Order: sequence, then C-alpha cells, then structure tokens
Amino acid sequence: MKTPLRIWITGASSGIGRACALALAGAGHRVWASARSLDQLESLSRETADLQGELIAHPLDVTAPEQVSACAKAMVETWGGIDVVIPNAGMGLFNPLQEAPLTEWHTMVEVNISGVLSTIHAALPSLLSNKGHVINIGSLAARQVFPNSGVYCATKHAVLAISESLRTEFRNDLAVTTINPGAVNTPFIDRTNNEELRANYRPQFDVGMTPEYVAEGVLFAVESRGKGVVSELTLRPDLRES
Ligand code: NJP
Repeated sequence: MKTPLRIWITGASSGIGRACALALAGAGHRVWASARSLDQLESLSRETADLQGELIAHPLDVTAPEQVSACAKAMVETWGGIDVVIPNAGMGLFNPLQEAPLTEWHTMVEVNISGVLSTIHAALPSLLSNKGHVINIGSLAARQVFPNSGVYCATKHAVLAISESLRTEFRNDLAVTTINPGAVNTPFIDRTNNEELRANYRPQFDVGMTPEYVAEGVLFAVESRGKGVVSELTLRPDLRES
C-alpha cells in the first residue's frame, strides 16, 4: 500500500475543500481539515469515519495569523509533519467596483491572499524538510478579468504569482500546483451580498462542475509524486450536456 500523506486543507467545511477532504481521506490519506464552521467540520469528520484514511478537524480563521501558525503547529505535533498543504479557503464577493463597500475588498484580500500566505508560511518549514507539495486553488479569474469581480480576480492573479514564486525559489524541494477551476456548483456565489448579481450568476454555477470533479484533479496532483508535477490544471464545465 502507498504511504499515506499528511495533508492540510483550509476551507474544508464546504464545497471544493470538503470534496477534497473526502476524496483524499477516501484514498487513504491523513487529512487535517480546517475552517471556521465547527458544526460543518464535525459533520465532515463523521462522514469520514468509515473511510480508509484519517481526518482531524481543527477550527481556524485564516485571517488570524496566530491561529494559522497554531494550527500548523498542532498538526506537526500530532502527525510529525506536513506533506501537502491546500490553502483553499477563499471568497468571491461580486459587485460593480463603484458599488462595493471597501470592507468587501478587504475581506477578499484578507482571506484569498493574506490567508493563503499565512497558511503557506506556517506550513513551509515542515513542507521543505519533507520535500512536500503546495496545491493552491486559483481560478479562471487568475488568467482573465471579469466584470463585477475585479478585486476577486486580482486576488486570484496574486495566488498564481505566489505559486510561481514558490516554484522558482524551491524547485528542488517543493512541488507546486495551481488548480484553476471555472464555475463549480458550491455555496461560493451565495456569499455575494449583491442580491441581483447573486441571482443572475446562480444559474451559471448550477450548471458548473461538481466539487467532486475538482477534487479528482487535486487527488491526481497529490498522487503524481515521483512521476511528475502537475504545475497548473485548468478545469472548465462541460457545457455540451447543458
Ligand atoms: O466555496 P465555498 P468553494 N477562514 O463557499 C472557507 C475557489 N474557486 O468551495 O470558514 C477560514 O463552498 C469556508 O469555511 P467557513 C474559491 O475562490 C471557486 O467554491 O466555515 N476559512 C468554506 O469552507 C476558493 O478559493 C469557484 O465559512 C474560511 C470555504 O472557505 C475555493 O475555490 C471557482 C474563511 C469556501 O467554500 C473554494 O471555494 C473558482 C476564513 N476567514 C475558484 N473564509 C467556484 N465555486 O465556482 C471562508 O474559479 N472560508
């Protein structure tokens, strides 16, 4: 049997992060699952009880750097190290630029950029000593800019730059993957406060990919160890069926 990897996922309470946690624990890996919603983490924990792998739920707000470093420390103390980190926690709060409250922009920057950086920073010493793997969750918005989501696109462009800087600085010690999904049918769009945009966009997400499909891509990247590195993976909905 292959050696189980010790994998830290943020934003594991919902959507893509939750699907990744289930797929990775189902494949026999050890998953350290974090997010703010304790009840959703506990339900995830119950769901993984019969799976081949192991899952420990650890509540975490990625915008609090001291919580992030304590979370990484707890994982290292419990399992002896970190092999893979997936800083997946992210938010898209869509609004026309001139209508958006500044707090929305700050929230996206704090979660999607600072949260990702804090997570990577906390995991990096262990990842480097284990020749580990960072799997960032970017977006089609990391390559393209769409109306009503300028700041979200900016944060995902930053995620891509973070991936590339890790890849170039640590090419002999770290594998780096960026997953760039198009629309995925998760509660992601329901977090947008602008009611009209939320209602207009929801149908695109309804016909989007399943989070389980994105998790298949993540599992493929994780299990490519020793064969190659999935540097970037772009996944789009298959519109032929809709
Ligand atoms: O969204 P959702 P997705 N601290 O809303 C967590 C990217 N993406 O799965 O804290 C810690 O179901 C939140 O947990 P909680 C997207 O940018 C998506 O679709 O309990 N965690 C929840 O678990 C993001 O990077 C699409 O509220 C925090 C999770 O984040 C990633 O995929 C397309 C947090 C969000 O789950 C997952 O999004 C694309 C905090 N401060 C990229 N704030 C798409 N769905 O179409 C939030 O291109 N979370």
